[in-house]
Amino acid sequence: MSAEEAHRDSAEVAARVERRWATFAVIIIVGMALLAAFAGIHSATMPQPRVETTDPSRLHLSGEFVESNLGSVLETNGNVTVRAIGQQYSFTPACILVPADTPITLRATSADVVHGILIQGTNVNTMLVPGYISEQLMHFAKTGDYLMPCQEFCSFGHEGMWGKVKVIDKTEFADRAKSGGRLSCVGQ
Ligand SMILES: [Cu+2]
Repeated sequence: MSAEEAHRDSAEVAARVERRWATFAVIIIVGMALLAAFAGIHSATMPQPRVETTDPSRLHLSGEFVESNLGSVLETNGNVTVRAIGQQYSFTPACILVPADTPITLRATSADVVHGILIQGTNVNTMLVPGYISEQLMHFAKTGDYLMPCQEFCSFGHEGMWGKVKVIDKTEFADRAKSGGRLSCVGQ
């Protein structure tokens, strides 16, 4: 094999390897584009079961978030549901009463602008967006008091928008729930 032939040979090998890698790269790019297209079309065409809406201008008039339905309620399965709303510049109820050692579902929304519920020292942190219901699961191992500031800037009174969460003993909560209705810290 002459030097010239050897040169041509190695040039061919290099070209072949290059084509192979180029093909590989194109396959990856096409694959990613197909994945993105699939994900986009899928989420655009599938209903989103977790999105619950509500009319913020009618919250106080009817439906789940009327004032008499706000607060904590002991469900028949032993779990607790808390319903709350945020508005400039307070939460209703201002102090949420819940039992320790119980699965709790927080359902909340906003009556005006975007607010946030953050329960300090826990992983509870959700936005309250007018028109949408935010749902979050909570669990408190021990009794105690927690601060619950609004953590989305909601205009001039934002820094004064604080709520509280009071976690009481499970049996004490069950006792208080016996009278029916919705519980909050009022009278506690
Ligand atoms: Cu706020």
